[in-house]
Amino acid sequence: MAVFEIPSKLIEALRRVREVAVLTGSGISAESGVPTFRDARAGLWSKFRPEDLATPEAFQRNSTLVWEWYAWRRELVAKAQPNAGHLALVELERRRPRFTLITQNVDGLHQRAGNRKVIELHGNITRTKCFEEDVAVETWTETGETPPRCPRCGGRLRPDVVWFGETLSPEAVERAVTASRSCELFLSVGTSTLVHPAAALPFEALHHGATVVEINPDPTPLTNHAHHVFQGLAGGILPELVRLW
Ligand code: BV8
Repeated sequence: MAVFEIPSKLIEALRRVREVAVLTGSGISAESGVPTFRDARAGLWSKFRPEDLATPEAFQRNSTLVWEWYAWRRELVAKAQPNAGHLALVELERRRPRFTLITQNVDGLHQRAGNRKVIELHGNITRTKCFEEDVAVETWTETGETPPRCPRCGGRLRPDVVWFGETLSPEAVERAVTASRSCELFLSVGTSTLVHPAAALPFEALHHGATVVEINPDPTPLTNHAHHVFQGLAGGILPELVRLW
């Protein structure tokens, strides 16, 4: 168990605050065996940069390759279980009714852990939609062709995630910004804080007077601005924070 000090000032703040917002990135799923976004290049995928696969242009250029990459990631996610970090956020939601969990992750592990109020800024890898119609597709005929075809229009199917260069759901962004601006405490967990507009949320909280806490083994653009920084793993730090909460 990593030994880390939780300042009494933070413990007091944890106990006083009523409204909490949390932003998570792929780092919180790393201890569940889901490679972080920057590391989602094991084996076959090591020669590709995720930013070069997670775009509509990449899909137009080579939809089979992009579909296979997501099929590989879907398999990893299906085998993964929520870890102690995910479960700590379920306990936190139970204790703080005014709690908003904003995730950049597409793995659905927060919902599988038991969180109910989850804003999925970047979609969900387990959902599929038609690339042409941009409408959800639940079932289709497997013909061996990849990507499979839309049963309605015959267009190519794609994962229901937000690619680089695509706009996020305005409703999701609106809810995430509102929560970031109104919370008294903002936890930023397991994100490199590089991808916008998600990366701006901790700063929205900061500028609106919230106490901002970062949990990440590595420094990020937020590190020098956060009130409290825990350079360590979410699976060890989050349960300890919530235990003292
Ligand atoms: C948009 C889904 C309008 C797909 C993803 C403003 C400024 C600069 C650039 C832009 C901007 N506005 C828009 C852009 C362009 C772009 C962008 O931000 N580019 C970046 C690279 C500079 N943004 C967009 O295109 C967005 N669309 O804004 O539309 C527009 C469009 C164009 C131009 C202007 C406006 C869409 C962004 C969404 C992209 N889709 N995911 C998929 O997953 O396949 S993003 C993807 O990367 C992930 O979902 C994740 O959100 C994101 C970042 O990854 P992280 O989660 O942070 O993971 P990462 O690997 O980077 O880091 C993991 C962290 O965890 C590390 O820090 C590590 O230290 C830590 N860690 C590891 N283990 C642990 C841990 N922490 C704790 N515990 C551990 N155990």
